[in-house]
Amino acid sequence: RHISLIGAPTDIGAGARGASMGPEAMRVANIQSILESHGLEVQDRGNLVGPSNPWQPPVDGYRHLPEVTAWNLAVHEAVHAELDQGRLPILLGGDHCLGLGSISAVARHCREKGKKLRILWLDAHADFNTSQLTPSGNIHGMPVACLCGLGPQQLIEIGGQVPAINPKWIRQIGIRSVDEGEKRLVHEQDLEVFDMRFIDEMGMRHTMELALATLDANTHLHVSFDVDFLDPDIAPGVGTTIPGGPTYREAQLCMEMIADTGLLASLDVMELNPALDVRNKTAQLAVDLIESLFGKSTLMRK
Ligand code: DIR
Ligand code: MN
Ligand code: MN
Ligand code: MN
Repeated sequence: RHISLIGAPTDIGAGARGASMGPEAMRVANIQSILESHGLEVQDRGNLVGPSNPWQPPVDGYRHLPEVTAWNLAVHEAVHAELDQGRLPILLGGDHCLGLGSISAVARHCREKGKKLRILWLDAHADFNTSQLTPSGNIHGMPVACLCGLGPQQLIEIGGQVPAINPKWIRQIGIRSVDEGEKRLVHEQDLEVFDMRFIDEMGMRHTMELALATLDANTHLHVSFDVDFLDPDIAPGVGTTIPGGPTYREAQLCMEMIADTGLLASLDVMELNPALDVRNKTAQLAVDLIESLFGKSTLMRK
């Protein structure tokens, strides 16, 4: 596959400053040369540009809605352009509000090409808040709801069709923090959530078998990887750490099983916050996991 790295250096939707440094931290962790060492062709498209972070309180339940919109429009166009050229975009975040721009582009591409879309949302959080439900106003807690058509007009219409996706196309994995009102909405919309209790009881292997069931050769598989999915003991460099996440081995198995499908066609790596990291170790871990996602394995594959 031909891969394009797209940097989106902003923390516009987050509750802590610093995810704006995420793209550079992943470059410092050698994301490009490590992917190239696996025989992949990788182009770094550099960073998108957008408004700076004014760090204002919420207005009508949203923090920085105009700026979040501008960034998502830029991400949408950049991701769609790479897909149009037959390339595999890796969005280097940036906070997770940008999952909206990325996945709306993927959904548009799938409509144009007649492909089925499956989204794996790896996260400690469901990111299914609305302006009514949000405890923070931070739009990084809302992208999944926006993709499903629940959100402000200017965000939900970014993909050119509302809703951009059907909630049935999503599988959420690693979830362990859902706000009170958000829980009700997750239940109402019948999101398929493999929460940490499920992973504890069933194991990562069975969880991934279920999350990856019913894929076929015509499926576009998108992974939206919020780095706070990982246990904070191994991944401290994120804005909203939640204890009790997947271990190093569980996360590796998750990535390896995705790689084995051979269907990965786009990726977001979001919420990495170098301001909170320890000697770039979370960036290095993210790159290590991305290697597995692109097929690194200990032994020759049979
Ligand atoms: C919380 C935190 N659910 C909120 N969300 C996220 O503010 O909506 N943290 N996504 O990473
Ligand atoms: Mn197109
Ligand atoms: Mn998230
Ligand atoms: Mn999260």
